[in-house]
Amino acid sequence: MAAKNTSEDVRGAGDELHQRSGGDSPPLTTAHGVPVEDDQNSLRAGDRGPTLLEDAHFREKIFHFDHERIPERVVHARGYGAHGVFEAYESLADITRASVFAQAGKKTEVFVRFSTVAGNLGSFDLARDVRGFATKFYTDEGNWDLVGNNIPVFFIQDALKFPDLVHSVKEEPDRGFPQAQSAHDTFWDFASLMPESTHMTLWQMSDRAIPRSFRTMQGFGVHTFRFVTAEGKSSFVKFHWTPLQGMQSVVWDEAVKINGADPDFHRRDLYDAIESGDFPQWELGVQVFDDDFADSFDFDVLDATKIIPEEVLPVRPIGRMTLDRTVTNVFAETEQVAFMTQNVPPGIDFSDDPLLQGRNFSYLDTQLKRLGSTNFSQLPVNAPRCPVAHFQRDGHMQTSLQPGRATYEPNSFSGAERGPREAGAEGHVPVPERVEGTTRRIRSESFADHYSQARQFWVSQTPVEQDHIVAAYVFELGKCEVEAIRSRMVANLRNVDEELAGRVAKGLALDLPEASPAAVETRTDLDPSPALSILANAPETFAGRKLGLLLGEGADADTVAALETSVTDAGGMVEVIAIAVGGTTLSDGRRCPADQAIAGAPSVLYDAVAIIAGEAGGAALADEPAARDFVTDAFTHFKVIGLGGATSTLVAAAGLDGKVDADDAVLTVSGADDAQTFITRCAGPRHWDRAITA
Ligand code: HDD
Repeated sequence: MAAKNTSEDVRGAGDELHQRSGGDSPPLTTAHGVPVEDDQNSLRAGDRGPTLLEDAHFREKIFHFDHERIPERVVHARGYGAHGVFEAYESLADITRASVFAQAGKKTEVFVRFSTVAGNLGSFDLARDVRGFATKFYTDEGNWDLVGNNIPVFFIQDALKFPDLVHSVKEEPDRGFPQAQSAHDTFWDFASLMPESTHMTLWQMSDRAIPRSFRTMQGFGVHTFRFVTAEGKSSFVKFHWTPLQGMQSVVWDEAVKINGADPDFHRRDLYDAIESGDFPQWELGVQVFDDDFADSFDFDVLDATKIIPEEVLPVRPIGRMTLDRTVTNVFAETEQVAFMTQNVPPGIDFSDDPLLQGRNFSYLDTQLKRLGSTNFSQLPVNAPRCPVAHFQRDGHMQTSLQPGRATYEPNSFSGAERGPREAGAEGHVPVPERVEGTTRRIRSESFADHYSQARQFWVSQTPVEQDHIVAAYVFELGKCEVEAIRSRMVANLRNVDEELAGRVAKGLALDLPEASPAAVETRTDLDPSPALSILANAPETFAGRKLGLLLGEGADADTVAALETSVTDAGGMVEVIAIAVGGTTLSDGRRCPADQAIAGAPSVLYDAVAIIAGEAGGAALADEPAARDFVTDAFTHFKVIGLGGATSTLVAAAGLDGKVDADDAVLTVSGADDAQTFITRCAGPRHWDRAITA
């Protein structure tokens, strides 16, 4: 008799998950809705005979699977998205007619996708890289896509150079590596030959490029845009997103280790925060200015390699965005979302920034390439939430039942036969601009100063941040095999700051090269901009942060409970770690389950750590290499550490004997008062003054 694999065979006995999944679930069907009899065995002639062509279910299932993948984004391939809402603080009718800012309290649905730039879809989250920060506002006058980054300047001034930039940073084509990294010859070859990139590389080598979380990074529209009123009066505008969680980054050694321990660190973090109800928020701010300001400002406002310092032109907060819903399906939403800089509603317009102009041309092509149909705007994540009516018809995957008899305009039909009414002044009116000039391939002289703002960024950093920038240049250039490339980059850095160039050269053991010729002499009279430092603006809060609580057998139950309460009261999260994921027994005999086993939970995954153990538990932790690394890494990464109970054996085994006693950020935690003091200290900065010796 023919044997048949049944669903019961596959599930096995006692599989609760599967037993639960029956009940109300709909029947399994084909894509065309026909109920399926058997999803374990294909249709064959005889017990051991060939599979039959008439097995339509098999054919459809394999056909669909074979076509599951679409081309990944050529840049920003790896991203993570979420839904939310934007709420305006006040009416901006005096500067823009954009409906999203029409009145105080006005709410607009948004979708945000954060991303890294260089890595492929399956790369890791903590690459040293720029982060994309793209927001789709579903306004009631059409979608507005603010497709920005977490860094307010860009590598190049002219969109013509974008393919070169991207080719240089992507994996090298003759070997297919390195992935998701700028630390290789071709990137630095390009950057060093393009002095206009220098300012951006300062930001990229800073801690901005290794954020702790998507939730703790700023966002910028980068370009100068325009606001336009109902009367047609226009002003220039630059957009800024400020995280209400505060800014925070990790240190490089942490980033490297996080990539191994949890390549999905940033996406998991965003998912967990939203799912737990801790909704991240950003404030949208604008720098609004007129032609007079633009004419008198030190640099060209059309040059995307320049900022307008906040101290020169303050940022005005105009609304707040809250991300409060994770996606239902990552492919359908995060992968298929199509951002396009050219999507602007009435009240928002472009400037002549050549990078922006090029982007406006590029994004439509890429969506057709990726999504395969001109009707990609009908996908739920891309579809405007306002009425859509036009005479564009048909095409692949048309899902809209477009009514009407006339598919052209002008037409003289009326009512249901007519289609949309005539276009008019209610629509998006481009700012009238008088343009004249001789057609030439040229870069304006006003774009020529490539170093002054790079220097301004450098002198605006705290000494700790400057150390990180130097270390990053040394690391990245150290990965270049060609010495001439290292040398050329240091020659450029001499135009930024002699100390910076000297320290990088020293780190590379490189003879200091001559400074490269500069088109314009570097200005040293630009005041530092404190707003450019992350550390100088760090918030004093543990809200949204995570404590790694490593427990050994016999850990004091009261201290554990007090720590959990203090963290929760501060708005933070706790993850309990033990040698085994089954957990550990506390001093009161209670079994405390663990969220993580120590082997999978290094301290790099946490903002601060505490270790609590009884006598036997402390000794067992000391024997565990992962537990020793847990402590050493937390110490080396300048983190606040809490120690409770019998942890001295572990501390000694971690090589930190003698070091922790005099350390201001290693605190003894025993009981409720200590727990509170410890969490209060965790809200402060890392212990940057900690003396780390190899
Ligand atoms: Fe771009 C994607 C941001 C310059 C061409 N870009 C893309 C995304 C972000 C940015 C955040 C990902 C959107 C998403 O999550 O789907 N790009 C920027 C910023 C730039 C910039 C801030 C400079 C200020 N980009 C730029 C130029 C060009 C492009 C100069 C081409 C001329 N960008 C693209 C693209 C992408 C893209 C190839 C790839 C996938 C996509 O568009 O949807 O068209």
